[in-house]
Amino acid sequence: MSEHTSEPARPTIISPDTQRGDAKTRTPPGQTLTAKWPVLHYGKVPKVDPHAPGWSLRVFGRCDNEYELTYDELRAMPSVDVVCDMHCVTHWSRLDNRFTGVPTRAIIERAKPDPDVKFVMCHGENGFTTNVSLDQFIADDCILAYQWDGQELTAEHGYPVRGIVPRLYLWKSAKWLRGIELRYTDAPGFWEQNGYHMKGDPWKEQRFGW
Ligand SMILES: Nc1nc2c(c(=O)[nH]1)N[C@H]1C(S)=C(S)[C@@H](COP(=O)(O)O)O[C@H]1N2
Ligand SMILES: [Mo]
Repeated sequence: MSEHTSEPARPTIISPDTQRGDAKTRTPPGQTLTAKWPVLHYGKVPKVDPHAPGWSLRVFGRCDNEYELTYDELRAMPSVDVVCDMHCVTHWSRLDNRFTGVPTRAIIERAKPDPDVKFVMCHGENGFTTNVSLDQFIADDCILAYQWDGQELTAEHGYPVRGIVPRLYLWKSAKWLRGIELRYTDAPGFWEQNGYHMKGDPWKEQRFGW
């Protein structure tokens, strides 16, 4: 008997936007499909060792239970597969991606957020930030992902862990994630301060402006 038979089955969640129909119906306005997965970010790819002292994933802000996870603790949490499409504001979309990771809802609930928390700010390495409404961030298809297509994320794509917020433009999916801040009020993150939209719904083409 395989040693894997006793592992609990990992649920697969198919993002609602991925269930809209054929490739054409699933492609938001102004987007072009790509088969390759482009790499996009500001600055250099950080070299992150999640087992080095000092690395943690921190959940903090307006809540009763701020906490930090080591990488092993994160990897030990119940995980799901999410199948979703990626839409970059620079007009490429890539359909049918399978990411593996921990549901953001579980990450947020553990912090016991104040009732007035309405937004999160995701913090990446080197000061990168992006803002997402709490509702969007705890949707069923939102995860902190560490694998894509069954392989560990590469450094370029956000190793050791990144946000995946499938229903928004991909800049809302912070690579090299280090913290999630719970907030009462919205505030622009890095790209938002540089003109990108506060919400970023690709179906409404919320590319620029507030
Ligand atoms: N830490 C960090 N995360 C980031 C960015 C960044 O500059 N820094 N750029 C965003 C943008 S604009 C895009 S389109 C996606 C690209 O993800 P990919 O390189 O895996 O395709 O990452 C997002 N996450
Ligand atoms: Mo982007």
